[in-house]
Amino acid sequence: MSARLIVVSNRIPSEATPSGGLVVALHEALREKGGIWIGAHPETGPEEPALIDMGGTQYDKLAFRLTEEDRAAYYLGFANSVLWPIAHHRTDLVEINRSFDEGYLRVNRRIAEQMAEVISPEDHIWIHDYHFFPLAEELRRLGVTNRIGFFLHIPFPNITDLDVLPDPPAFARWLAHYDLVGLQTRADVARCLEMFRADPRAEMLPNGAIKFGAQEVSVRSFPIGISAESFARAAQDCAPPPAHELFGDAYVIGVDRLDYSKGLPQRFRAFERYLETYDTGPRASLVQIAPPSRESVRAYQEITADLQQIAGQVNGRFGEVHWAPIRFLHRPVPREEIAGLLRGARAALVTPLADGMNLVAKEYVAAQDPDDPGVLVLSRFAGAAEDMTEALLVNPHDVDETATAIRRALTMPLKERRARHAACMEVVHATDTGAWARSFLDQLAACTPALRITGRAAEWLRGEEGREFDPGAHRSISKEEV
Ligand code: GDG
Repeated sequence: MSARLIVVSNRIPSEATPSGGLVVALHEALREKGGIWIGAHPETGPEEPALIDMGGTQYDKLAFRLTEEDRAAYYLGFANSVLWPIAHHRTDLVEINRSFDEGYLRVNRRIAEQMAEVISPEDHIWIHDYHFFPLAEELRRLGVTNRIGFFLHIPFPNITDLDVLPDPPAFARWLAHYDLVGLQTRADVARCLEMFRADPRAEMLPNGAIKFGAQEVSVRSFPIGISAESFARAAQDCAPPPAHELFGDAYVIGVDRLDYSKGLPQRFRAFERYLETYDTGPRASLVQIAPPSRESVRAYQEITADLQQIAGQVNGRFGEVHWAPIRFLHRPVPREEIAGLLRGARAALVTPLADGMNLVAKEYVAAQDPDDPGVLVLSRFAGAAEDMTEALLVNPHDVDETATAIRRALTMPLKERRARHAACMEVVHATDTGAWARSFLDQLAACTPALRITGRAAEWLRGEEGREFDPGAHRSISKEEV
């Protein structure tokens, strides 16, 4: 019998057939292998003794309940006011608060305890993202010896930024308790290995894995993608009316969760510079879709106010009675509508200051008509830029460079547009979500986890239990030794 799959992610899709690349890939993998999808319950409430059944059909969906206090400390606090800014090079935005790290560890420990009640020894466990770094360590503490993989969707932090964590040495130890750590790019892997190399507790093994005390972990890149075909279909089915009826000669588009990592003020300023510098070129508008996210975190409130102010300023300066240069939609737009708007845009501005991958870059490419495609202007700091080298790559901090790229995109000859689009499309196909999930899970299955010491012996090793245990047991035993 093949191993069941246990997926853990902060959000579980509520619909029976989910949409959106990542959730679709995980949904398909779970349908194929059977198993459980574990995530946070959408509503906070009093602490529950066990995971809550959310009523899945083809596989089980189970939720852990967060109290209001947990949500403030674990989700808004440590995950989004400490780990997120650290990973996105914004240590100036980190909020240090003892209750955040206590809450983060408390919630991870509770999830581990509740998970341990529902997993079987042969299950493969796949944990997603920065909400759960310590989860494998907590599971191991409870004697869970299963293969456990972890995928980080956001950039791997710079090694010096990790020192901002309240307990910096814990970070490498958390990761070492996984069998496989998946990251978005080769550059992320390099940063992660740099961290382990600098750590006296870690030993780099000839097979590329890292030995860390009794643990052994492999670190590899698995660039995430989208479900290209279905996105292209949605874009075709929902193409918007010709641009001139809506926006002037042409429009360029941005689609981002409203987040300070996405470089939106710099993008608006670059578009202003385009209007200032190239007013003889095509008259273009910027359509920016930016649904709110994490609004209770202060840094997110500030960025929203900044953007509204810049958009107002640019529109006041360049707008006309029947035309506004920036259309800023600060609300969610249905997926099909986004697909159609992406297809109709002559260029996309995907200009984050830091981004794990950025799926919008791939969605824009997939949405284009290959015979008459638009041009992707892409930040060098998006994970997507590592492979999509035929996009117009820019430094998003440099508003002149981005303004020039907008001009170049809007005036690019058809032949060059087609060639660049075809090259980007190859990357989109190569990283299709189905292939991404399969390749991670195959690698995880191929890991030969060390035989782990569990139960009382493990407690003894940690110095938490009786003294009488045999000290000779204090080593990891690889499968080959058995
Ligand atoms: C994290 C990492 C990594 C946006 N607005 C609306 C909407 N969207 C959709 C986009 C896209 C998705 O949300 C955003 O994905 P990104 O990859 O751009 O960014 P994050 O949300 O920050 O995701 C990132 C990703 O995880 C996957 O690993 O690439 O680096 O930060 O699909 O189209 N969708 C709808 N309405 C909107 O208003 N329906």
